Amino acid sequence: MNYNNLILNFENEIAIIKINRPKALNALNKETLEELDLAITDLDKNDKIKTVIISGEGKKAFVAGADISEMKSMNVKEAKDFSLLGNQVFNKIENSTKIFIAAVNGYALGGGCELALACDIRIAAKGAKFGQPEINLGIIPGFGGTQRLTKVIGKSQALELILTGDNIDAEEAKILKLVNQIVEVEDIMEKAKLIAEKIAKKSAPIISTAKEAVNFALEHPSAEGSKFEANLFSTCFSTKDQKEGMQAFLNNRKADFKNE
Ligand code: CO8
Repeated sequence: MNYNNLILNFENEIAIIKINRPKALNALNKETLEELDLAITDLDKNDKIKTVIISGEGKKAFVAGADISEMKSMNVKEAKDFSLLGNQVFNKIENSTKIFIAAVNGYALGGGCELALACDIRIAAKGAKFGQPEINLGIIPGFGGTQRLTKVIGKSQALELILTGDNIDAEEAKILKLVNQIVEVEDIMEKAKLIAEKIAKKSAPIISTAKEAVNFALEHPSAEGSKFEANLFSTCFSTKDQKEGMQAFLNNRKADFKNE
């Protein structure tokens, strides 16, 4: 499949998606979101892939937001459809059985910050900037930002970013737990791949089960979460990989998971 606005590469069990509109700082227009939707749907069905890295092409931006030139003349219905499309794509990332790593190589503003937030792990380059500047355009975040940012950094920090429209640098984002790690920009893909490779060595059904269990915590009270966890935990024992993992430990060797 050829994409106009994405570059998709594969390295063993890792897929690497780069948003490829560097002249517009990788702004997300409708076509890019539709391509991302297709790519993620395909990857989700691909048994060979365990982790997906998302980054931005070029030196300056991860994604500088939704495409303002495309949004400017939208009417209310078009704006809602656009918002729903973005939410659909980002929900697919969040609910995917694959583990998504955002390699934030530069500006992650508006829809770009929201894309990073939908990923499971976020690595930032030293010079990266995060923010929800929609307020300066007379709108609010529309690709899940009001929801995910609040869950990740808490209500008052989220509201400060959303209401002031201020950008923050990678160091501040790390303090707010918006990013896991900060690395030099030239090392960001290597770092993301290291994490992706480490995860890809584990069992596919077990990593997706772990993601499902952690995601559940964000939406449900602890009592329900404990029951859900016990159910998912016990399903691990129906896999060959659980047997292999425990046998390998007892035999003092590395587990050779078959993803079954
Ligand atoms: N949309 C469209 N084009 C963009 C965007 C964008 N978000 N960001 C940058 N560009 C374009 C510029 O227009 C410029 O194009 P050209 O060269 O043709 O003039 C090119 O990229 C380079 O940008 P700059 O010259 O501005 O580069 P600077 O280094 O001076 O500045 C910034 C970089 C600070 C990142 C600046 O470009 C900027 O502020 N960009 C906009 C950031 C922003 O406001 N993002 C939020 C957008 S709104 C959003 O994401 C809402 C998501 C939910 C939508 C819900 C649907 C209804």
